[in-house]
Amino acid sequence: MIKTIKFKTIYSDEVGNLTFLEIFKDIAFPIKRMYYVYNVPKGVRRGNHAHKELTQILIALNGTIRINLDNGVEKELVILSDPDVGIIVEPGVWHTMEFITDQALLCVLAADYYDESDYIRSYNEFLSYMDKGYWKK
Ligand code: T46
Repeated sequence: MIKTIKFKTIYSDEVGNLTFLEIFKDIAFPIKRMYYVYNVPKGVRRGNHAHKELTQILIALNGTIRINLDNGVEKELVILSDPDVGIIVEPGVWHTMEFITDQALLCVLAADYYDESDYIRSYNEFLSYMDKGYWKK
């Protein structure tokens, strides 16, 4: 379920690192929206939802963030703490983000514009979408 992307990076001990990502080379979809979540007190858990159609890439640009993923069948956990690594969160995956360190900065690259009707914010509703085969290809 976890799909990790390692972004191209120019590393330098002398002047620091530079990470870059290019649409259709490193990312399969055009980014229509970027947002970031920050100033989150240590230990706070956000998310608790799934998306019906939206695909996103999550990157911890600073600090450590624990991501819990649940596709209704299996659960997986990933720790994000490297700015040169992202994970793809596909539609139909219930996810939470737990901010482990102070000053953690979560950056999200989204394939579409904000649309509250794309959110499933009730876990029981998520399971019923699963049962109806909503995400089966
Ligand atoms: C997600 C995880 C990783 C907007 O008005 N525009 C936006 O682009 C976004 C992302 C949110 N909002 C509003 C909706 C809520 O009233 O901002 C408020 C906080 O959103 P939410 O509670 O959904 O935030 P998180 O951190 O739980 O979830 C966010 C994204 O909303 C979500 O799509 O997958 O980050």
